[in-house]
Amino acid sequence: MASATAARRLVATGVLLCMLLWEAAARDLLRSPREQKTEHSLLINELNADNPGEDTSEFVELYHTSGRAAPLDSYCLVFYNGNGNQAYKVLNLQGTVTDHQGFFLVGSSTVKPRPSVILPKNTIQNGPDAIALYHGEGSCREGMRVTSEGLVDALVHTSRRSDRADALLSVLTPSRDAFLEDPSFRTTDESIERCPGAGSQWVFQVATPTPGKENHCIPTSLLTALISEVHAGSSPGESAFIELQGPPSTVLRDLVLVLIEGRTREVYFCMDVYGKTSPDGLFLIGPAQARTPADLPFPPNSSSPLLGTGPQAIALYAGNSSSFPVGGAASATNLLDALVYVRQGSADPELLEILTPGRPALETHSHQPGNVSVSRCSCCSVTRDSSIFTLGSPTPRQLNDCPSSRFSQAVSLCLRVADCHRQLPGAREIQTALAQALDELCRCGASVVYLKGECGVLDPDWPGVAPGFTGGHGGICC
Ligand SMILES: [Ca+2]
Ligand SMILES: [Ca+2]
Ligand SMILES: [Ca+2]
Ligand SMILES: [Ca+2]
Repeated sequence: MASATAARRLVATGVLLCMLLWEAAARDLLRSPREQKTEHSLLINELNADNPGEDTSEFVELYHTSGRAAPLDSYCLVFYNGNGNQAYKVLNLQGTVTDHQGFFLVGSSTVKPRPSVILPKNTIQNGPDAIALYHGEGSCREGMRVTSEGLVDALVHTSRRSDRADALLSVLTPSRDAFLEDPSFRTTDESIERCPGAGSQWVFQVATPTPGKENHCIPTSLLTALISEVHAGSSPGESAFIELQGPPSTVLRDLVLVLIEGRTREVYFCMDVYGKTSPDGLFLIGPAQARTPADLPFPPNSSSPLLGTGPQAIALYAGNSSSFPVGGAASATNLLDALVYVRQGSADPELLEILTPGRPALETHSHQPGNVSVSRCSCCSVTRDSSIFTLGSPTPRQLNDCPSSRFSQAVSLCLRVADCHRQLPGAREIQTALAQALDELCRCGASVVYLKGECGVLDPDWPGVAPGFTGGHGGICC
């Protein structure tokens, strides 16, 4: 039997759990600890070159993929003019360091947080132009001709679809197109943001600017709609709403929203869903008269309150409402997504098995003061799993208020299993159990979406590890 010290060392190397505090953000661009052992790089993560009116909130956001403070010695950032393909601005980053999350901002003094390098207004040209990051001993200087020597990353950008930047593209990002900072995307400002694409590819998307923060990436892989947020509107003056998420600016049709009583498994409400998602892919179903106008109002004769405090199930199906008579039983046929939540008591186990097989209901016994909703905080490969929702501020038709790794903290935990012959739990089960234990301690609405990173990876050097065990998720041995 190994000592307690050895056990601690085992888990200290293996378990990284990040307890996260609130902040509106959507995507986690940070890598898992295992990936952090691989090479890191500095990337151009976001660009806001063009602002409405005078350009007084321009910025370039760099991101170091370690997700930590990283020195930027030997890097330089070069701004190329698409007219002539020469550098109109050069910044030597020697002696600078990213923030503790890996972000580094260059931009106008009005940008928040304040950039590490301040640029006068109207510095970053709107396109067709390029921004390129170089590393090495080579000299970056104003007037230099575009080159790929020492090139680390580049972004060729335009602000009009008709703009051409062929010479910059051929040197900096061959076989790719220029990225458009589409000024019609929003009535307010927008930026070009790096987002995960298919496979290990990166893409840039136009989205709400997020200087110094994780980007608001919109999932392009989403083929149909999911449940994004549910607000029961449980106190007077609050409006109940259900927000769906689908592909951006896309027509939704042949969808049915079904509300199910959580104890009896009976359908008590259903409505057909049709309309168009916002540029962020969001779609709001709510009262006709509400502060944030609904894309689709609840039917005028719907009961009030429409949503209970639970046990309650919300399900989204492909099809139309004629298949879901009120009083009928819940089914899994054509089911796209479902959320089951309880404030008190428990949901019918058979209902859980039908709607969210193998997953628990979300406990919504909120201990946060004020107005809270239930928000999806993991998008979008996971469906029919209530544990990827958590409690947060209502954000109708806006990106959800989700835990952000910006305020994360690494926590190491020692888990010991006495019986080595038992089937070991997987990472997901460990995370679910930890989230429940944390919430019992803090009564703060902590759910599994607060826990990120690796869970339960064995240190193969630890003397207690069984021969031949090569590590993996949730592996605990004695
Ligand atoms: Ca802009
Ligand atoms: Ca500009
Ligand atoms: Ca950002
Ligand atoms: Ca929302």
